[in-house]
Amino acid sequence: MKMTFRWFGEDDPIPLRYVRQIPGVSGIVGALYDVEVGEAWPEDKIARLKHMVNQAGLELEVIESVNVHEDIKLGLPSRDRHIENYLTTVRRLAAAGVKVICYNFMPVFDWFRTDLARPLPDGSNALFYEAAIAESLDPQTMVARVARESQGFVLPGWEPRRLAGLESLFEAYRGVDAEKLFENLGAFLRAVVPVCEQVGIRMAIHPDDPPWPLFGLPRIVNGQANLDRVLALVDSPANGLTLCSGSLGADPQNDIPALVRRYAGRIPFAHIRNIRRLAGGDFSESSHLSSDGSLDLFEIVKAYHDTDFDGYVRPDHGRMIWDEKGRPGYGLYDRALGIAYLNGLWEACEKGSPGRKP
Ligand code: DNO
Repeated sequence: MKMTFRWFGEDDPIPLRYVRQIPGVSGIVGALYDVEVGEAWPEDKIARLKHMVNQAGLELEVIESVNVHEDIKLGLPSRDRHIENYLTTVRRLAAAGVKVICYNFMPVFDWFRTDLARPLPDGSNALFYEAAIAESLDPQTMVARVARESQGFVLPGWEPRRLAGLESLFEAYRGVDAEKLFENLGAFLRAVVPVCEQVGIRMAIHPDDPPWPLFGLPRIVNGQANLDRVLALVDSPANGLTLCSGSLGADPQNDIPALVRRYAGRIPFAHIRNIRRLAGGDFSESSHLSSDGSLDLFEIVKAYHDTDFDGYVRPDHGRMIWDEKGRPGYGLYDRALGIAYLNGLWEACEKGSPGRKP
């Protein structure tokens, strides 16, 4: 298991030297945030990011995300140009030593919450999903609400550029149902995975978060049946999963340790966090600790350990604690606590199964 930490580049208030001081962290999960979705990532920008990360004594082997242009998800004729650009990015990232590319195939929106700073009983705050709000607000109002609560930070997946032209995007998705989306994902993977195989990159699709349809838009990466289908689209280790416990775990049908075991060998990247499921489909993010949420983090980590997981892992969203001001979900303190906890669980697994590992 290689422990990593998501970092948002130079405008991240968390300096890389702080990240370096979190026990056990060997690498950064990074991205270029100033390249238009669908364009090829320039070599000099990749090199600059890598240099910065390496100078801090950290590795840059995981990218989250190289986003997929909507034309590819929609299956428009213009997708070919964007796929070509994606392949150029893949090759350039491989040349820079990147091993895993995380991406998602969610129409229009990426992850989605109704509150970015819902107070918790202990005085901290966390991201929160309230079904009644999600079902009653229109997308435009939701976008404004998220922007208002984002503390001035651009949130991954909520970049203003991405959300420009929301109405026409919704219009474009009218004829696209889950089947069509699968078809379009298949076409994308059939073009990208062979190149990844050649250059030593593993693609890792992120599940839909939350794992159910929103605003009438289809979602297809949300549970065992569909994950099986996604992996079968191209049956190669280079077509893998970012197994995000918090995203999939919002649906009580998803047994995360069982999924970890089922997809062993196809999970190059693990996002490990907890959530607390509430009545009526609501959920709150929580600390990583098992007893703070609905997921059993020990069982999840044990499933990775039992299946000889040797991929990358990162803690996921943290709460905002100790008066930290930062990008919602992506502060330093609670994610660092999450890492310390995951390290402890992993060590307990190592030492609790004598003879398994040298
Ligand atoms: C949210 C993240 C997602 C994730 C993308 C991957 O905090 O988990 O934005 O990075 O869905 O492409």
